[in-house]
Amino acid sequence: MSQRKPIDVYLKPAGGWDALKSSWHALREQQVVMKGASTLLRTNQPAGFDCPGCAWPDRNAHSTFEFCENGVKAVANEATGKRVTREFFAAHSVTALLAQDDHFLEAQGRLTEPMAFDAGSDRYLPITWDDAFARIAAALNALASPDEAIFYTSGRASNEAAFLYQLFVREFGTNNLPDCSNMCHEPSGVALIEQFGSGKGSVLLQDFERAQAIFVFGQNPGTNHPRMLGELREAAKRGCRIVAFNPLRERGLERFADPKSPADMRPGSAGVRIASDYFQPRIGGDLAVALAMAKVVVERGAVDRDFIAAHTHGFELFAASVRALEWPELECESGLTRAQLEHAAQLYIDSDATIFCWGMGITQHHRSVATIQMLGNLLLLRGNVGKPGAGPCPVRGHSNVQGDRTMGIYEKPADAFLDALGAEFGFAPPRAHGFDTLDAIAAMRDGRGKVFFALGGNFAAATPDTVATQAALRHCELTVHVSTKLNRSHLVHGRDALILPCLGRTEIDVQAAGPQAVTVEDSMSMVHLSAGMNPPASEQLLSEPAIVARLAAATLPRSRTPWLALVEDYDRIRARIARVVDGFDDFNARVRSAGGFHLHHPNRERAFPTHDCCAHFFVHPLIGVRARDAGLLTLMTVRSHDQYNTTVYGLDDRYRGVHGLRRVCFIAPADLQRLGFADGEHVDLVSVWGEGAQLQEREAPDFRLVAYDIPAGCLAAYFPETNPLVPLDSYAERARTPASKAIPVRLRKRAAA
Ligand SMILES: Nc1nc2c(c(=O)[nH]1)N[C@H]1C(S)=C(S)[C@@H](COP(=O)(O)OP(=O)(O)OC[C@H]3O[C@@H](n4cnc5c(=O)[nH]c(N)nc54)[C@H](O)[C@@H]3O)O[C@H]1N2
Ligand SMILES: Nc1nc2c(c(=O)[nH]1)N[C@H]1C(S)=C(S)[C@@H](COP(=O)(O)OP(=O)(O)OC[C@H]3O[C@@H](n4cnc5c(=O)[nH]c(N)nc54)[C@H](O)[C@@H]3O)O[C@H]1N2
Ligand SMILES: [Mo]
Repeated sequence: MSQRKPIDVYLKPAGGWDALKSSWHALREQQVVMKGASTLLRTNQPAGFDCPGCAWPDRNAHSTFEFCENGVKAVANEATGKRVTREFFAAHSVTALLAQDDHFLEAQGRLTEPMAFDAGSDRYLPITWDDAFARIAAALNALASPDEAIFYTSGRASNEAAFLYQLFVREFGTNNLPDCSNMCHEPSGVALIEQFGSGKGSVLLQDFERAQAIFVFGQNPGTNHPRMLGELREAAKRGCRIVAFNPLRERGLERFADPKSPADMRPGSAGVRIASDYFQPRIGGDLAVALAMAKVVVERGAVDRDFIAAHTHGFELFAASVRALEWPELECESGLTRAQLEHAAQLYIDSDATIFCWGMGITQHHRSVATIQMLGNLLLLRGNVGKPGAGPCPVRGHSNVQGDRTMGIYEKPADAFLDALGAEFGFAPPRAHGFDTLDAIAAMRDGRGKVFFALGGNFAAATPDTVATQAALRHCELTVHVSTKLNRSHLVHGRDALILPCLGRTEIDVQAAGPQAVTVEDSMSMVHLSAGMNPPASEQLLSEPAIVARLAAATLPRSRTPWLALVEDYDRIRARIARVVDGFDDFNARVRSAGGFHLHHPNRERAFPTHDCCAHFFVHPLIGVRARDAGLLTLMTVRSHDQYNTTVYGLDDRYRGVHGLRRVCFIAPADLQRLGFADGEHVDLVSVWGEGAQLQEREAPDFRLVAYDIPAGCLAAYFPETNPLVPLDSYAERARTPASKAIPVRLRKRAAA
């Protein structure tokens, strides 16, 4: 390992022996080798737990163990043998820990008991659970208004925890429920609801078996949804066209060797080719790509007239708008040639059943809602919704991020949901919309948000504009984190601060009625059970539902909700969910059937519950990319192969050829030359935002430039290191997702050391 060059070129397919080696290494490093093997065999199994990695669905309830390197890393890091104890906190002041990087914090192991910040000693000291809840309750009840409290959620919380949590927050009196979805697939929800009447993707795994073409826009499944490669591999082998749009040639989209396939694992095997066609648009070029493809489909008359007439609205206007587009502008904005765009469109026309998948490369842009609706328009043009093998497939991130929304974790809840919640629990839920993630940061900065409570996640590191956000968190009276692992958010805290350690997915959760299971909803709306099988990392850990219930009981003495009784047996929580949330009738029985159940999706029957019961074409103009106009470069912030969001497992990014470092910035050789920099040189990244007197510059120091196959004008680097560069007011129109794939930057020479 150590003699390896920091930067090389990875020539092998994704997966393969290196994936097995890397998994083994993760297990060994986390000291879970003995326990790990049996733990892993229960991942995504009927009697096992849902993988705490991504939201990609499980093949089926009876399948054998599905190997996934990054799933192994997620499990190993949760099931780790390492522990953060009170002795650890006694030995390290908060100021000392702040100087450590995210990799160090994650590597310390599992949190073991509740801790409270002590300003005098600059340390976290042990506190009892009862005292912790009493302290939070006192702070909450002392606020001038419930709207001064903010309740964040990360997408790993189970349905049961999320349902109780939003109930508590609303009984307390606010809709301030920002979540990680605000930074992730919010634009997909906004776009799809308006266009199709449902904010979720409509395809199922079985559609991957029937599709004739699968288009993957702005997503890196080899790292972030490795089990998806299994589906793509099967599809490719049966001749389905797989068409990738990505500024980078991501190895997982090119070739994959499935560790379960003896043929793929033979020495010298090049694995299976995944993408039949690979396009490298410029960053932010996808709106132009979709417009160009739509233009060709319309002009070649390749539209599904019957579908359009029966189910849609707005076609004529849309068709006229794309006919009027000029090729030079489409080429310039997309970064692809007319011939490439026409070829992509013809691939789409040649398929009678097409799935569109997309990830953060589409959502984290200023015009992401427009781009997603343009992809939706393209699907509508050829009737690719509500038929086998076709439809939109936004690939979600956190393993239960979709379920958390279904359970009501949303700052803008629908009235019908609040009506049902209020009727079931006998209270009047607040109606005013609450803070999303960006509002929450502004409120804390301005002193309108005084208590910050997080059910999971790492708000201080995951959010944009790190300097501003961290100052905002420090401005709070109290910050509280329910967490499994130590992270930056524990160190960038309010005047008072608490860490509440909880059980993870892999652990046995025993309540009064015996061992409990929770439920989750994957990216394809399948709801199923998850039950841990490892002994808890410490006897002091509480489950997330228990933490929420005890906090609610302490904070709301007059609540009519039987908080403590509900968590004695999670069936009681599910019985309540069944009465409040649409589609969960008979929840307890249905979720116990093998593989769980699918939440009905109206689009699958070509029903579109919009205001006029039609799917809608939307016209969106093409507006130039700002960074290019100002002579700047556009930076996209992406995940390495060895991280889970802000959780840094290791310092390699194998498929991109990076070893032992994270402060790298991929750049086109032409830009290196044009700007007078050398491959390997270290620079500061400076983001440039606003104009004239409003011009703001933010910086992230010391990145090593790596010459790379990336379109000119485009840069890539990892987050969270680059989050200081993202301005708070640079976000997706209407969805307010930080535009973390579209940061206008310049490179600054570093003074010679
Ligand atoms: N192992 C692991 N698994 C994960 C995560 C993790 O961090 N680690 N995170 C989870 C979460 S919360 C999420 S949301 C998902 C994220 O999964 P992805 O959406 O795959 O996440 P990113 O790493 O942000 O990758 C975005 C991809 O889009 C490309 N891209 C960037 N900008 C553009 C653009 O303008 N156009 C196009 N066409 N492509 C572009 C990038 O090159 C990159 O390949 O993964 C989930 N799964
Ligand atoms: N620049 C830039 N910024 C981004 C992105 C990007 O692509 N670029 N991506 C955005 C996206 S898509 C997302 S989803 C957000 C992610 O934002 P978050 O969800 O807030 O962040 P994570 O890093 O996933 O949270 C990791 C922490 O969760 C805790 N944790 C892990 N498992 C559990 C559990 O079971 N229970 C509890 N209570 N805690 C647990 C651990 O303490 C761990 O440190 O980041 C966003 N930020
Ligand atoms: Mo995400």
